[in-house]
Amino acid sequence: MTSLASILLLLGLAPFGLAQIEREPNDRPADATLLARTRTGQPEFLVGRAADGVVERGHLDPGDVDYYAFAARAGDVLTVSLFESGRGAFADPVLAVMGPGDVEPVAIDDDAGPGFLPRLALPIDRTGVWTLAVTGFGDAEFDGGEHEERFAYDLVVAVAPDAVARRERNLRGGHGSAERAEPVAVPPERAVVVTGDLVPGEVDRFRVALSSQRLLTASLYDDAAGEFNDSRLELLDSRGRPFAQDDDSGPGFLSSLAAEGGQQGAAVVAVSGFDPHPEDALGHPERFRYRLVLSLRRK
Ligand SMILES: [Ca+2]
Ligand SMILES: [Ca+2]
Ligand SMILES: [Ca+2]
Ligand SMILES: [Ca+2]
Repeated sequence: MTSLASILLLLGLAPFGLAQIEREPNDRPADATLLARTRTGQPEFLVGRAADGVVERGHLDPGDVDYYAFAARAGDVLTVSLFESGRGAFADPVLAVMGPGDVEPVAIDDDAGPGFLPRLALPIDRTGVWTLAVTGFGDAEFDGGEHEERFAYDLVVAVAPDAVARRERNLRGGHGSAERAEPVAVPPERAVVVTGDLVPGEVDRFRVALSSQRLLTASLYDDAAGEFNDSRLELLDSRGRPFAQDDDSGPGFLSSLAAEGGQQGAAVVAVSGFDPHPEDALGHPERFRYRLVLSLRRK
């Protein structure tokens, strides 16, 4: 084992590059799969120096519910994005979040993301062990019930302080230029959070290492928790050619997407706003602070 791997194990995370996979049985909060663990097997904090969260791979079967646990500090912000990693397009999961000691969820989401997929962002108001549940539509009790859903998913869970360490630096003169994009290191099987301020006409660009063997997800949240800001997300290859884009996957008019890399080894994630009058050359009118959650995993 490399020294880096041992340090990561001490931090309670599997070494970078090792897939994080749910452990059944996890159908009760007491049996939750730990997203990060201490050396003694207790739930650990997700926030680390190199990453703010994980990509956990899970599988839902009819009647199955999956619980996950992690530690979080009051004042942090939790974001959870669920992506369907198979080929079916109509999977309908539901997500719930329970605070330390809670019996009832403090937040539930069904369809805020793309299609019928859930998305949520939540301020952490108590330090302790938090729990997530992933179940199928129709299981109102979060005990599996009789839902009929069957699909593989990627659960992207990130916890980052209100003032995130990684902020965009408003690089000037970057319009249309992939070289001016701000580099963001996303370790494999991990998620990182970047915050930025979008102002009218602006495009913020971030460069991420992305090979054809990797799957990138990008989920944009509004840091003021408003849902009426209207973002756009675009992925460009290293020659500046767009290969994926999203406008309103949600929540609200916010954006998210998942895409595989190509042969060029890098992708640029461009954050901008919806432009209702493209003919006036003024650019988009959006002005808000966003939280961009980027994750990478092996295919
Ligand atoms: Ca499962
Ligand atoms: Ca389960
Ligand atoms: Ca749903
Ligand atoms: Ca939009």
